[in-house]
Amino acid sequence: MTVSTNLPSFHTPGVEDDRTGLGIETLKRAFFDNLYYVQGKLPNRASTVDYYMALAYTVRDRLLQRWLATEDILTRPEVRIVGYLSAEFLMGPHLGNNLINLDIYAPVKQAIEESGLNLQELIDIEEEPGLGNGGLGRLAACYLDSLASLQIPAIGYGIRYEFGIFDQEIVDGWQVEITDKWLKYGNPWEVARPEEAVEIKFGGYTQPYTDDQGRYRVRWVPGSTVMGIPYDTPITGYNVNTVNTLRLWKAEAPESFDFTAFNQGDYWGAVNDKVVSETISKVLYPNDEQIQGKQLRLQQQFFFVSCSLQDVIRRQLESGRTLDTLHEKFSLQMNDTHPSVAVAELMRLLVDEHMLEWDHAWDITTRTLAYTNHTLLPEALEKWSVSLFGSLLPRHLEIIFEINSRFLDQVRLRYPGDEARLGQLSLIDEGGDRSVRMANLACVGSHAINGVAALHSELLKKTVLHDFYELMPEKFCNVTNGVTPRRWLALSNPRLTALIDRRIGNGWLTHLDRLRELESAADDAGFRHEWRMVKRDIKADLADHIANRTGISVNPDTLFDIQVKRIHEYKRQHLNVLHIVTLYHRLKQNPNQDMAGRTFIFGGKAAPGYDMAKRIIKLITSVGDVVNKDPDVSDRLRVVFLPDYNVTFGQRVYPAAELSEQISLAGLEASGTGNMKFSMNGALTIGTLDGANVEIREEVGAENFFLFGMKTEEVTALRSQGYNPMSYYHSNETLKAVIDLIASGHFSHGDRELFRPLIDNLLYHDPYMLLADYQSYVDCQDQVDRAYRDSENWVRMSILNAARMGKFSSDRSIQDYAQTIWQADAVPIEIEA
Ligand code: Z2T
Repeated sequence: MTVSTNLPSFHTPGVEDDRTGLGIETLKRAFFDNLYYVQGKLPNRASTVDYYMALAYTVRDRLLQRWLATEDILTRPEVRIVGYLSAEFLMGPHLGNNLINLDIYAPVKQAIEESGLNLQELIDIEEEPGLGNGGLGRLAACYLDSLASLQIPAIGYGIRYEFGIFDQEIVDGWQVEITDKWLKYGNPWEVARPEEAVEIKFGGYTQPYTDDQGRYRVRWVPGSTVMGIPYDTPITGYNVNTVNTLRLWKAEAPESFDFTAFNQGDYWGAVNDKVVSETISKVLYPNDEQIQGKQLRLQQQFFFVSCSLQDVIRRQLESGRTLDTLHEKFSLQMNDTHPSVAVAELMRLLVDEHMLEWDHAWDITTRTLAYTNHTLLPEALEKWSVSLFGSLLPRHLEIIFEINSRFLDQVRLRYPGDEARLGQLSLIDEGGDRSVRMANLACVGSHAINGVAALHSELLKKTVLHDFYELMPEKFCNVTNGVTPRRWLALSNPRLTALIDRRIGNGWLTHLDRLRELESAADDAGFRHEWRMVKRDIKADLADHIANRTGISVNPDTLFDIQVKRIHEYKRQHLNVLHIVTLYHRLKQNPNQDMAGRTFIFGGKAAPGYDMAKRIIKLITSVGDVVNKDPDVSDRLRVVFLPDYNVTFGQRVYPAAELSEQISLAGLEASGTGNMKFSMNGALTIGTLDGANVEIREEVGAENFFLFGMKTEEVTALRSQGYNPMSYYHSNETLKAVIDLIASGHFSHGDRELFRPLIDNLLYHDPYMLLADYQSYVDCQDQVDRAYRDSENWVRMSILNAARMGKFSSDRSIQDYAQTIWQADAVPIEIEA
């Protein structure tokens, strides 16, 4: 479908204009114009932030025409729109990415440099919008990039948290959390649209009534309301006219909030109401995969879902359609269960507010919604106590009970007398304090349910969603995650990008499969040399950065072995530490040990209430303190914990990596996406057969992947036969020595208590089976060491890894979603020259 826009001609200036032109002189004039008229500064008083802002506005001006043209086509009744509902969008900085996607990096660089400034410095100063925890939020961001690049009309719907994920500082080796004030200097990329604000209700009670046709109906009398104000951010596609929208909602008090209170003189009460309303979008919950069941979190979820669904319904009606065909114009994807109250809210809007019949509304709801599951961890499966749910959303609780009773009637027909199955499938967990099971609600209310990697999707069907799979197998599918090569290669690794371009042209950036053309280059000694030099330069840059940030000096000629991701026991950063201590122990025993020098780099945040994760950080920094200072080993071993791992730092670290640590216990990492970013940049992976590692290994070839550890079936078997970590400790001399060394206080100034919780947990419980995988991991690391010392072959494998990563472009993932779940097409947007 091609839609040409017919905006009035004054919107499409034909001559080179200061708001659109790309000539160097025009860019310079526009830049200083924005500095003067938007920032209110002359160059002699302007700060770097002022220059950044002026440049951001200069770039934004250049995408506005395409943005408005894209928004315009959304109103056409025949254009299908994907809505991506997500509590998190971990966008990362916009400026550099927009320069790449708009293909204006070179002229802007020239204009900025001719103005006596440094473009990289301006790009680096952008405060990143950290509105997400980790993989799930970053995936949403990569998907927005690919949706726009594939010219699929789409809207990302989420929350405009005033404070995103906390900034992490390391003090005395421990994590300290600092508030993320990302809006401090203002946000040049967002546009508030208060005229499209919506009202959101909470609490109160419900009231049955009979309508004028004598039908039974229910009205919800809320206890309070808040306003949702949309803030829009343009999402540029790469080299296309499509500029989609990320619409984030901010909570505010209703406009009339203080009217009567002022008259009655309750000034403080009125202002307090305002404060309470705005709390809803105040802060992102910093837990990645464990739920807390806090009321404010449910308020946040309902808030953004209701705002977004009302927005969708308004767009449907304004396009001239009726609600009967909502599912023909919109496909709404729920990013995990965080937005799953959408099932009940869409029913309420259709039945209570727009007066549709239940069955009709149910048909529309299930055809519109789809659900992506991102984890098998039981502690991450959302449940809300029925009493909390009912007090906050009384009407939704009734609707959920109604959905459940109709659903269970069907289940009874299918499995007469199977009470156990009924109990498993029910939307309500009747055990103890009754609760609403959000994954069950999402499954029943969606037409498609997908996992995020082949293995994960299979395990979903076998374990947590087994009963749903037996009941409705046709809903289940897999969409393996992907990442955008624009941010994770072109933007973050310009040197490797240039090298690849010289060899195979630049078509790979939109057709990542074409990287395969690099395979032959792996056998070209000249190309290998260039590849190695690029890597070496980037490692030297990272070494400088590490020295500046931590004071630790690292040698760029050692193997850069990197694990960056949220800190979680299932991800097993402490297994990596056991390996480091093993090497340390070996070198102390035999200082002449032959081994390649290694630099171990860690980064990642721990959920503030997750004691074990915080102690793992302390363990890493403590081992580092001892190892880095010990002259016996420090020429060959360095351990660095880089504080405040985020998107910005990810962009520095993936290009410099040689070994990517993907060492979760098999069956627990749903997909992983960092694994893809590393490999794309030429790192080799040491990993278990978990998540997308399985598919990465398939693509790059077993001979180019360092595999270790138990397979999922072995994990299950060991667990059911009764896992005893202590037996590994007693039967493996080195393992015992390593654990004893940590327990002895060697890395904690003699303090034997500091790491006791970690050690005791490993010896007596070890839920993530580090001890069972230990020997296999160490053996595999020894293989890595030998492979690295055959440096020509290592570079060969590195090139092959990058060359075979085509599958893991988020463009492929989005094409899969578009074909199998959304039935969404590209809509190229024509703009008059
Ligand atoms: C998250 O980042 C992930 C799963 C979650 O389950 C929550 C969060 Cl915040 C509720 C991650 C998975 O751990 C990771 O394996 C996966 O690659 C990523 O989501 C994107 O699918």
